[in-house]
Amino acid sequence: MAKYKIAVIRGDGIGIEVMEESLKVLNAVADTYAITWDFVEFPWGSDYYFKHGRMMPPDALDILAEFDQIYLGAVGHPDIQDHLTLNGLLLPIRRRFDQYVCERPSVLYPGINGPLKGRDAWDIDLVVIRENTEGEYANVGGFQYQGFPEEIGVQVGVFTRHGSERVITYAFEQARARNKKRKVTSVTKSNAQGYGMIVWDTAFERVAKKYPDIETESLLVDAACMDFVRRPEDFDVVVASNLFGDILTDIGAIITGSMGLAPSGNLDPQRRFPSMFEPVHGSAPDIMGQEIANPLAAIISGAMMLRFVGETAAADRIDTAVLKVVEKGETLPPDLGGQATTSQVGEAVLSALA
Ligand code: GGG
Repeated sequence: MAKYKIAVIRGDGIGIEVMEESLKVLNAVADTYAITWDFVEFPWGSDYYFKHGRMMPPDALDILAEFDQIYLGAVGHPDIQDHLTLNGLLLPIRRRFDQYVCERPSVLYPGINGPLKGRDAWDIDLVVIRENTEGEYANVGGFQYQGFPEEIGVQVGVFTRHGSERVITYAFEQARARNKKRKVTSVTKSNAQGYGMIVWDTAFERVAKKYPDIETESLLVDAACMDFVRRPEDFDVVVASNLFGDILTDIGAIITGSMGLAPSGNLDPQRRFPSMFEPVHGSAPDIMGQEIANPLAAIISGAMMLRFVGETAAADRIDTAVLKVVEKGETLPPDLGGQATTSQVGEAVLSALA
Protein backbone atom coordinates (compact mmCIF):
# COMPACT_ATOMS: atom_id res chain seq x y z
CA MET A 1 0.00 0.00 0.00
CA ALA A 2 1.63 3.27 -1.11
CA LYS A 3 0.73 6.30 0.97
CA TYR A 4 0.94 9.87 -0.34
CA LYS A 5 0.69 12.97 1.78
CA ILE A 6 -0.78 15.65 -0.46
CA ALA A 7 -1.24 19.33 0.40
CA VAL A 8 -4.48 20.48 -1.22
CA ILE A 9 -4.91 24.19 -1.91
CA ARG A 10 -8.21 24.72 -3.67
CA GLY A 11 -7.54 28.46 -3.79
CA ASP A 12 -10.06 30.75 -5.42
CA GLY A 13 -13.05 30.90 -7.76
CA ILE A 14 -13.59 27.84 -9.92
CA GLY A 15 -10.44 26.30 -8.40
CA ILE A 16 -12.60 25.34 -5.42
CA GLU A 17 -15.28 23.81 -7.65
CA VAL A 18 -13.04 21.79 -9.98
CA MET A 19 -10.95 20.44 -7.10
CA GLU A 20 -14.10 18.99 -5.53
CA GLU A 21 -14.54 16.73 -8.56
CA SER A 22 -10.88 15.89 -9.04
CA LEU A 23 -10.47 14.78 -5.43
CA LYS A 24 -13.44 12.43 -5.89
CA VAL A 25 -11.71 10.93 -8.93
CA LEU A 26 -8.39 10.46 -7.09
CA ASN A 27 -10.25 8.81 -4.20
CA ALA A 28 -12.09 6.55 -6.63
CA VAL A 29 -8.88 4.95 -7.95
CA ALA A 30 -7.31 4.53 -4.51
CA ASP A 31 -8.55 1.05 -3.57
CA THR A 32 -7.98 -0.54 -6.98
CA TYR A 33 -4.35 0.57 -7.06
CA ALA A 34 -3.60 0.14 -3.33
CA ILE A 35 -3.09 3.85 -2.79
CA THR A 36 -3.74 5.64 0.51
CA TRP A 37 -4.24 9.36 0.10
CA ASP A 38 -3.53 11.61 3.03
CA PHE A 39 -5.08 14.84 1.71
CA VAL A 40 -4.56 17.85 3.96
CA GLU A 41 -6.51 20.93 2.91
CA PHE A 42 -5.19 24.46 3.36
CA PRO A 43 -7.71 27.32 3.07
CA TRP A 44 -5.16 29.67 1.52
CA GLY A 45 -5.90 32.15 -1.23
CA SER A 46 -7.98 35.29 -1.56
CA ASP A 47 -10.41 34.65 1.33
CA TYR A 48 -7.38 34.13 3.54
CA TYR A 49 -6.00 37.43 2.17
CA PHE A 50 -9.18 39.32 3.11
CA LYS A 51 -8.87 38.04 6.71
CA HIS A 52 -5.09 38.16 7.18
CA GLY A 53 -3.70 40.54 4.56
CA ARG A 54 -1.67 37.80 2.90
CA MET A 55 -2.38 34.82 0.65
CA MET A 56 -0.92 32.22 3.00
CA PRO A 57 0.67 32.27 6.47
CA PRO A 58 4.34 33.24 6.93
CA ASP A 59 5.37 29.61 7.60
CA ALA A 60 3.33 28.20 4.69
CA LEU A 61 6.37 27.08 2.68
CA ASP A 62 7.81 25.25 5.70
CA ILE A 63 4.46 23.52 6.17
CA LEU A 64 4.31 22.50 2.49
CA ALA A 65 7.89 21.16 2.63
CA GLU A 66 6.59 18.26 4.73
CA PHE A 67 4.33 16.99 1.94
CA ASP A 68 4.98 14.55 -0.91
CA GLN A 69 3.18 16.70 -3.48
CA ILE A 70 0.98 19.79 -3.73
CA TYR A 71 -2.36 19.84 -5.56
CA LEU A 72 -3.62 23.32 -6.45
CA GLY A 73 -6.89 24.65 -7.88
CA ALA A 74 -6.49 28.28 -8.94
CA VAL A 75 -5.59 31.68 -7.57
CA GLY A 76 -6.96 35.10 -8.39
CA HIS A 77 -9.74 37.44 -7.25
CA PRO A 78 -11.17 40.52 -8.97
CA ASP A 79 -10.77 42.60 -5.77
CA ILE A 80 -7.06 41.83 -5.32
CA GLN A 81 -4.41 42.87 -7.80
CA ASP A 82 -3.18 39.82 -9.71
CA HIS A 83 0.46 40.45 -8.88
CA LEU A 84 -0.40 40.11 -5.18
CA THR A 85 -2.19 36.80 -5.59
CA LEU A 86 0.49 35.31 -7.86
CA ASN A 87 3.47 36.58 -5.88
CA GLY A 88 1.74 35.71 -2.62
CA LEU A 89 1.14 32.02 -3.35
CA LEU A 90 1.86 30.42 -6.72
CA LEU A 91 5.27 31.88 -7.60
CA PRO A 92 6.90 31.52 -4.14
CA ILE A 93 5.87 27.84 -4.05
CA ARG A 94 7.44 27.22 -7.46
CA ARG A 95 10.66 28.97 -6.47
CA ARG A 96 11.07 27.61 -2.93
CA PHE A 97 10.64 24.01 -4.08
CA ASP A 98 12.79 24.54 -7.17
CA GLN A 99 9.97 23.36 -9.43
CA TYR A 100 12.06 24.42 -12.38
CA VAL A 101 10.05 22.57 -15.01
CA CYS A 102 6.46 23.45 -15.80
CA GLU A 103 5.19 20.67 -18.04
CA ARG A 104 2.03 21.41 -20.02
CA PRO A 105 0.79 19.01 -22.70
CA SER A 106 -1.68 19.99 -25.46
CA VAL A 107 -3.39 17.06 -27.16
CA LEU A 108 -6.29 17.09 -29.63
CA TYR A 109 -8.60 14.41 -28.20
CA PRO A 110 -11.22 12.50 -30.22
CA GLY A 111 -14.62 14.18 -30.01
CA ILE A 112 -13.19 17.67 -29.62
CA ASN A 113 -14.11 20.26 -32.23
CA GLY A 114 -11.06 22.47 -32.05
CA PRO A 115 -11.07 25.83 -33.80
CA LEU A 116 -8.53 24.61 -36.38
CA LYS A 117 -10.28 22.87 -39.23
CA GLY A 118 -8.90 19.77 -40.94
CA ARG A 119 -7.10 18.27 -37.96
CA ASP A 120 -8.02 14.83 -36.67
CA ALA A 121 -7.72 13.57 -33.11
CA TRP A 122 -4.08 13.23 -32.04
CA ASP A 123 -2.82 15.39 -34.95
CA ILE A 124 -1.84 17.91 -32.28
CA ASP A 125 0.22 16.24 -29.57
CA LEU A 126 2.81 18.60 -28.14
CA VAL A 127 4.15 19.43 -24.72
CA VAL A 128 5.49 22.78 -23.61
CA ILE A 129 8.31 22.65 -21.08
CA ARG A 130 8.24 26.04 -19.45
CA GLU A 131 11.16 27.31 -17.36
CA ASN A 132 9.46 27.90 -14.03
CA THR A 133 11.73 29.54 -11.46
CA GLU A 134 13.60 32.38 -13.15
CA GLY A 135 13.37 34.30 -16.45
CA GLU A 136 10.78 37.05 -16.54
CA TYR A 137 9.01 35.81 -13.35
CA ALA A 138 12.13 35.89 -11.15
CA ASN A 139 10.65 38.79 -9.18
CA VAL A 140 13.83 40.82 -9.36
CA GLY A 141 13.45 44.57 -9.75
CA GLY A 142 12.03 47.52 -7.93
CA PHE A 143 10.30 50.86 -8.01
CA GLN A 144 11.82 54.30 -7.98
CA TYR A 145 9.84 57.51 -7.37
CA GLN A 146 6.72 55.43 -6.75
CA GLY A 147 3.55 57.50 -6.86
CA PHE A 148 5.31 60.46 -8.52
CA PRO A 149 5.13 61.47 -12.20
CA GLU A 150 8.71 60.22 -12.63
CA GLU A 151 7.71 56.72 -11.43
CA ILE A 152 9.98 53.93 -12.69
CA GLY A 153 9.45 50.18 -12.48
CA VAL A 154 12.37 47.91 -13.30
CA GLN A 155 11.62 44.22 -13.94
CA VAL A 156 14.69 42.10 -14.52
CA GLY A 157 14.65 38.93 -16.59
CA VAL A 158 17.04 36.45 -14.98
CA PHE A 159 18.59 33.85 -17.28
CA THR A 160 21.32 31.69 -15.78
CA ARG A 161 23.38 29.09 -17.58
CA HIS A 162 22.48 26.56 -14.86
CA GLY A 163 18.76 27.37 -14.98
CA SER A 164 18.59 27.32 -18.77
CA GLU A 165 20.64 24.14 -19.22
CA ARG A 166 18.68 22.07 -16.74
CA VAL A 167 15.24 22.84 -18.18
CA ILE A 168 16.50 22.41 -21.77
CA THR A 169 18.04 19.07 -20.76
CA TYR A 170 14.67 18.02 -19.33
CA ALA A 171 13.05 18.93 -22.67
CA PHE A 172 15.50 16.76 -24.65
CA GLU A 173 14.93 13.87 -22.25
CA GLN A 174 11.18 14.27 -22.80
CA ALA A 175 11.65 14.14 -26.57
CA ARG A 176 13.45 10.82 -26.16
CA ALA A 177 10.94 9.44 -23.65
CA ARG A 178 7.89 10.43 -25.73
CA ASN A 179 9.55 8.90 -28.80
CA LYS A 180 7.16 10.68 -31.18
CA LYS A 181 8.69 13.25 -33.52
CA ARG A 182 11.90 13.30 -31.45
CA LYS A 183 12.15 17.04 -31.86
CA VAL A 184 12.76 19.98 -29.51
CA THR A 185 11.81 23.55 -30.43
CA SER A 186 13.39 26.35 -28.39
CA VAL A 187 11.49 29.64 -28.17
CA THR A 188 13.13 32.97 -27.29
CA LYS A 189 13.24 36.57 -28.48
CA SER A 190 17.00 36.83 -28.56
CA ASN A 191 17.02 39.15 -31.57
CA ALA A 192 15.59 41.85 -29.29
CA GLN A 193 16.66 40.62 -25.83
CA GLY A 194 20.35 40.22 -26.48
CA TYR A 195 21.70 39.27 -23.06
CA GLY A 196 19.62 36.83 -21.02
CA MET A 197 18.15 35.11 -24.03
CA ILE A 198 21.57 34.69 -25.59
CA VAL A 199 22.49 32.75 -22.44
CA TRP A 200 19.43 30.59 -23.20
CA ASP A 201 20.26 30.20 -26.91
CA THR A 202 23.85 29.14 -26.25
CA ALA A 203 22.66 26.75 -23.54
CA PHE A 204 20.29 25.24 -26.12
CA GLU A 205 23.14 24.77 -28.61
CA ARG A 206 25.35 23.17 -25.95
CA VAL A 207 22.69 20.76 -24.70
CA ALA A 208 21.55 19.87 -28.24
CA LYS A 209 25.04 18.55 -29.03
CA LYS A 210 24.50 15.83 -26.41
CA TYR A 211 21.34 14.65 -28.18
CA PRO A 212 22.32 14.07 -31.82
CA ASP A 213 19.29 11.78 -32.25
CA ILE A 214 16.88 14.66 -31.56
CA GLU A 215 15.93 17.20 -34.24
CA THR A 216 16.16 20.83 -33.12
CA GLU A 217 14.48 24.06 -34.11
CA SER A 218 14.78 27.62 -32.72
CA LEU A 219 11.93 30.09 -33.12
CA LEU A 220 11.31 33.64 -32.05
CA VAL A 221 8.25 33.83 -29.84
CA ASP A 222 6.17 35.83 -32.32
CA ALA A 223 6.77 33.22 -35.02
CA ALA A 224 6.10 30.44 -32.52
CA CYS A 225 2.69 31.94 -31.63
CA MET A 226 1.83 32.07 -35.32
CA ASP A 227 3.06 28.51 -35.93
CA PHE A 228 1.09 27.08 -32.97
CA VAL A 229 -1.97 28.11 -34.99
CA ARG A 230 -0.62 27.57 -38.52
CA ARG A 231 1.23 24.24 -38.14
CA PRO A 232 0.63 22.84 -34.62
CA GLU A 233 1.11 19.27 -35.87
CA ASP A 234 4.82 19.99 -36.44
CA PHE A 235 5.61 20.47 -32.75
CA ASP A 236 6.67 17.78 -30.32
CA VAL A 237 8.52 19.19 -27.29
CA VAL A 238 8.70 22.97 -27.00
CA VAL A 239 11.00 24.55 -24.42
CA ALA A 240 10.50 28.19 -23.53
CA SER A 241 11.17 30.82 -20.90
CA ASN A 242 8.75 31.40 -18.04
CA LEU A 243 6.72 34.15 -19.75
CA PHE A 244 6.78 32.69 -23.25
CA GLY A 245 5.85 29.24 -21.91
CA ASP A 246 2.93 30.79 -20.04
CA ILE A 247 1.63 32.45 -23.21
CA LEU A 248 2.23 29.53 -25.57
CA THR A 249 0.40 27.09 -23.31
CA ASP A 250 -2.78 29.16 -23.47
CA ILE A 251 -2.58 28.95 -27.25
CA GLY A 252 -1.87 25.21 -26.99
CA ALA A 253 -4.94 24.82 -24.77
CA ILE A 254 -7.32 26.67 -27.05
CA ILE A 255 -6.23 24.98 -30.30
CA THR A 256 -6.90 21.62 -28.64
CA GLY A 257 -10.37 22.61 -27.51
CA SER A 258 -10.36 24.57 -24.27
CA MET A 259 -8.46 25.84 -21.27
CA GLY A 260 -10.73 23.41 -19.44
CA LEU A 261 -8.70 20.48 -20.77
CA ALA A 262 -5.19 21.80 -20.07
CA PRO A 263 -3.25 20.20 -17.19
CA SER A 264 0.02 21.32 -15.68
CA GLY A 265 2.80 19.97 -13.48
CA ASN A 266 5.32 22.22 -11.73
CA LEU A 267 8.10 19.72 -11.31
CA ASP A 268 11.27 19.30 -9.37
CA PRO A 269 12.55 16.48 -11.61
CA GLN A 270 15.22 15.66 -9.02
CA ARG A 271 12.46 14.97 -6.47
CA ARG A 272 14.18 16.81 -3.61
CA PHE A 273 11.02 18.79 -2.87
CA PRO A 274 7.27 18.48 -3.43
CA SER A 275 6.12 19.17 -6.97
CA MET A 276 2.83 20.93 -7.62
CA PHE A 277 0.02 19.97 -9.99
CA GLU A 278 -2.64 22.43 -11.15
CA PRO A 279 -4.95 23.09 -14.08
CA VAL A 280 -3.51 25.73 -16.42
CA HIS A 281 -6.63 27.86 -16.07
CA GLY A 282 -7.07 30.50 -13.41
CA SER A 283 -9.91 31.20 -10.99
CA ALA A 284 -12.31 32.49 -13.72
CA PRO A 285 -14.38 34.75 -11.42
CA ASP A 286 -16.79 35.48 -14.28
CA ILE A 287 -18.16 31.91 -14.12
CA MET A 288 -17.55 30.98 -10.48
CA GLY A 289 -20.50 29.64 -8.52
CA GLN A 290 -22.47 28.83 -11.66
CA GLU A 291 -21.61 25.10 -11.67
CA ILE A 292 -20.35 25.34 -15.26
CA ALA A 293 -16.58 25.13 -14.73
CA ASN A 294 -14.90 22.27 -16.56
CA PRO A 295 -13.21 19.98 -13.99
CA LEU A 296 -11.32 17.91 -16.60
CA ALA A 297 -8.09 19.97 -16.50
CA ALA A 298 -7.91 19.51 -12.73
CA ILE A 299 -8.70 15.80 -13.10
CA ILE A 300 -5.98 15.29 -15.74
CA SER A 301 -3.57 17.25 -13.52
CA GLY A 302 -4.35 14.69 -10.80
CA ALA A 303 -3.45 11.95 -13.28
CA MET A 304 -0.16 13.79 -13.98
CA MET A 305 0.53 13.74 -10.24
CA LEU A 306 -0.11 9.99 -10.12
CA ARG A 307 2.21 9.42 -13.09
CA PHE A 308 4.91 11.55 -11.47
CA VAL A 309 4.88 9.45 -8.28
CA GLY A 310 5.06 6.25 -10.35
CA GLU A 311 1.39 5.21 -10.20
CA THR A 312 1.24 4.79 -13.97
CA ALA A 313 -1.66 2.32 -14.07
CA ALA A 314 -3.89 4.58 -11.98
CA ALA A 315 -2.91 7.60 -14.09
CA ASP A 316 -3.70 5.72 -17.33
CA ARG A 317 -7.05 4.70 -15.88
CA ILE A 318 -8.03 8.31 -15.21
CA ASP A 319 -6.75 9.54 -18.59
CA THR A 320 -8.73 6.79 -20.34
CA ALA A 321 -11.88 7.67 -18.38
CA VAL A 322 -11.54 11.33 -19.38
CA LEU A 323 -11.03 10.32 -23.01
CA LYS A 324 -14.18 8.18 -22.91
CA VAL A 325 -16.23 11.08 -21.55
CA VAL A 326 -14.90 13.48 -24.17
CA GLU A 327 -15.24 11.04 -27.07
CA LYS A 328 -18.77 10.02 -26.10
CA GLY A 329 -19.71 13.69 -25.99
CA GLU A 330 -22.87 13.19 -23.92
CA THR A 331 -21.71 14.91 -20.72
CA LEU A 332 -19.62 17.87 -21.77
CA PRO A 333 -19.38 21.22 -19.99
CA PRO A 334 -20.29 24.44 -21.85
CA ASP A 335 -16.69 25.28 -22.83
CA LEU A 336 -16.65 22.05 -24.84
CA GLY A 337 -20.04 22.70 -26.41
CA GLY A 338 -22.20 20.77 -23.92
CA GLN A 339 -24.56 21.66 -21.10
CA ALA A 340 -23.35 19.45 -18.27
CA THR A 341 -22.61 20.93 -14.86
CA THR A 342 -19.25 20.64 -13.11
CA SER A 343 -20.50 17.82 -10.89
CA GLN A 344 -22.18 15.99 -13.80
CA VAL A 345 -18.87 15.97 -15.66
CA GLY A 346 -17.15 14.68 -12.51
CA GLU A 347 -19.82 11.97 -12.17
CA ALA A 348 -19.33 10.99 -15.82
CA VAL A 349 -15.60 10.49 -15.23
CA LEU A 350 -16.37 8.40 -12.12
CA SER A 351 -18.77 6.21 -14.16
CA ALA A 352 -16.21 5.85 -16.95
CA LEU A 353 -13.65 4.72 -14.37
CA ALA A 354 -15.97 1.99 -13.26
N1 GGG B 1 -4.26 27.09 -11.89
C1 GGG B 1 -3.42 28.01 -11.29
C2 GGG B 1 -3.75 29.44 -11.61
O1 GGG B 1 -4.50 30.04 -10.92
N2 GGG B 1 -3.18 29.95 -12.70
C3 GGG B 1 -3.40 31.30 -13.12
C4 GGG B 1 -2.19 32.06 -13.48
O2 GGG B 1 -2.28 33.24 -13.77
N3 GGG B 1 -1.03 31.46 -13.51
C5 GGG B 1 0.16 32.13 -13.85
C6 GGG B 1 1.25 31.17 -14.07
O3 GGG B 1 1.01 30.00 -14.35
O4 GGG B 1 2.40 31.60 -14.01
